[in-house]
Amino acid sequence: MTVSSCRIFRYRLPLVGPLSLTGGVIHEREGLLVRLESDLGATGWGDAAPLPGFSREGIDEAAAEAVAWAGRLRGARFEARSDGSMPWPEWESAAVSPSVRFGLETALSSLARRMEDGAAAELACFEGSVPVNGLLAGSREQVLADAARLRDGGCRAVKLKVGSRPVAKDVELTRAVRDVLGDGVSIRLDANRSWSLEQAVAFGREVDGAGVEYLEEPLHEPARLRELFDATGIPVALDESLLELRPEELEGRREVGAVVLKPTLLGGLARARQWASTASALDIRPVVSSCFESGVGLLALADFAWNSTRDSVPEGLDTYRWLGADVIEPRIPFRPGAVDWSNATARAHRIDASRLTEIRHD
Ligand code: OSB
Ligand code: MG
Repeated sequence: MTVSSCRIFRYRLPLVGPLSLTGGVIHEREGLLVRLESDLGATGWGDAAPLPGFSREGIDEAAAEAVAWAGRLRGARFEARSDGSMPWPEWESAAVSPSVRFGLETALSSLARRMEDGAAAELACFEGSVPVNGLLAGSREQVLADAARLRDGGCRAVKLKVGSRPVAKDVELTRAVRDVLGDGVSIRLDANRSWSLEQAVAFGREVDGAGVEYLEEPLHEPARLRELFDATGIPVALDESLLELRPEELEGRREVGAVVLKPTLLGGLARARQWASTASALDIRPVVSSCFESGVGLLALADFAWNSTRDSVPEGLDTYRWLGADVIEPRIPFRPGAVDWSNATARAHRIDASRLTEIRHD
């Protein structure tokens, strides 16, 4: 095929409320959509959305990079591959920002899908139900009310944000969440590196019995994670740390129970796939996680998760609930604890052009 067109659009979506992240508070989500079209008339969409405070690249740099790659892609002849890879050696080694790599790879992978099945809807991807860990954040009342709602909706796992209250309060809240959920739902905790080893050990010992699946990035000194595991027996999950490691370095890390894979930050599908396969071979659970991407990115992540683990692992995709509007109209059906998708569903959805502003190239 020949790539007959590659267009880059900017989107700006309201959030349901101010979102407090490590890097500050954001009120809306900005990102880029990549639209590829082949000479045979198939289209593919991708999402490049650097997250302020987490991504090194800002939206303007990402836009400039995406526009430059779009120029190289236009008129290129190659077979679109469903893993999103490009047959160019320079692509693999190029200094492409992580979010832009994710956006271009997901656009190519979605184009490949539509080339394989000419009748497929524009947003066709996996067929199935991807379990999602419900995110619990905010005040105690908010957390407990959400926990009850997620339990009633059939959610299999929740992820509670800890580390912003005194340790004793986090212990009490974790226990209260367990009481609300009952025994059938697993609890994951994410402290975003806010504890000292002493605080984390105290937390781990006191929370004993609440059945914590893992503690994600508990320590501001990640080199001490093994000591924490030895003292508490609670496995840790790596998220921020992955940006400082290579997949092979997971070997021998018996304290690590899970890796939280954010392709927008890790640099796309191929790299996330390497992490997932290395982790699985070492009996470490890969959990696919989103960064408040638009529905286009979210679907690509759910598709990636579905192809990696089917429905065996609840994935970290609940950030979609924070978007007050989407580029996909109507929005992706998101029930507590799962996202369901099929080709039949896909046909009812489309990209809402009124949400997009095209970035013109010369
Ligand atoms: O700390 O894991 C985080 C989203 C954006 C930036 C950082 C984080 C997150 C999430 C995603 O928590 C949701 C999840 O992993 O369940
Ligand atoms: Mg995290």
